[in-house]
Amino acid sequence: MYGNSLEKVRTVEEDPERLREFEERIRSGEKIEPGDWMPAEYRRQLIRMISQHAHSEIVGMLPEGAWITRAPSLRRKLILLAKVQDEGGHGQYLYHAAETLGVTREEMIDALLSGKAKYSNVFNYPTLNYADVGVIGYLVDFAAILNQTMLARCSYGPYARAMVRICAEENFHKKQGQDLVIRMARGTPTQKAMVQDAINRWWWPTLMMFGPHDSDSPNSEVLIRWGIKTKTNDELRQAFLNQIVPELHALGLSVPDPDLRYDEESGNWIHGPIDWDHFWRVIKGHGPCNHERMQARRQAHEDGRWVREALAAYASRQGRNDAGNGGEGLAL
Ligand code: FAQ
Repeated sequence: MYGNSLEKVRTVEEDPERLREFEERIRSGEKIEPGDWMPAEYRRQLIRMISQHAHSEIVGMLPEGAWITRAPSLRRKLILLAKVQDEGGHGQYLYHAAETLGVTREEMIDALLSGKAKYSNVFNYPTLNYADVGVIGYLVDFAAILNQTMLARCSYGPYARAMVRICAEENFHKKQGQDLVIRMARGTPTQKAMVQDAINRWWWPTLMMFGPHDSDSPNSEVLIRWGIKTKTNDELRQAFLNQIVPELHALGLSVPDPDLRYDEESGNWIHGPIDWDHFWRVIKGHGPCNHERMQARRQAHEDGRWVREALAAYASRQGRNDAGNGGEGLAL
């Protein structure tokens, strides 16, 4: 298992003494900060993960954002607006955290828009009605919270600190989703059927969000060794199942898995087989909405061009003014 990632640690590591000190710092619970020495592979893994995470937050605004204009009440519209705005903010913190590792915002955005960068599988599905907003908040945000609470303890300081704030906001996101699901489950038979249908469609993509099984996760071993991940994909998926299944059952809702069972001995809910072929197709760009999501991001990037150009022109004029003032004061 994980042979490749350990091989990478050995081959990229140029200075065994520094590596030993670095690993000792991690073992003793110290945070690694941007100016500190770190192995090239640690930096590469963090850039990969944090940038994918940032892209997920930004693309993740799209499925629910589509319902802001069609929210069923002013209250729901305000809640959804705040939530989608928060996701945009999370993307910004995360791009900043990745920038501390030496990658530029432009490089990350280019990688997303050219289709080179990954983002979470779960945002490549359509939102068919308002029940989907509740189910995304309840299931997807809860899955994200479990993953991000683990990352709030990660060894890289800027990522861990970004996660603390993001998790606080995600908790609000989950609560609003749970509240909507509870109301619909206790509502009219049509509302209950809508929310059940939404669970049926989001269930498997949400389970896949935690990533492949540990035995098929090439990055996990090195991430755990260096304290970037503190729990494995399967451990988090299990924690999700154990909490969410009884909650859904208590609402009279079911999970679309004929093989789901409770294992008395371990106290775990055990899910049936996950369609990993489908997962790999989706993350390689062939899911139901990948094309639509990328089109929306490219359009947004194009629409924002004039803002970037205006900021660049302002910054260069500012630079000239500052030079003229001997570098002191602000040009107003
Ligand atoms: N989707 O070796 P592993 C949110 C890729 S934020 C797409 O196990 P790793 C908030 C993986 O990149 C959700 N690709 O990978 C919100 C790797 O490919 P690579 C995002 C995935 O990194 C809520 C390959 O498979 N959260 O939801 C996925 O050890 C509602 C092999 O996998 C984060 O990004 C996937 N689900 O573990 C917003 C958290 N899983 O790069 C709006 C940070 C795996 O080698 C509305 N990331 N892959 O070519 C992580 O914790 C980890 O990266 C995992 C994957 C756990 C996602």
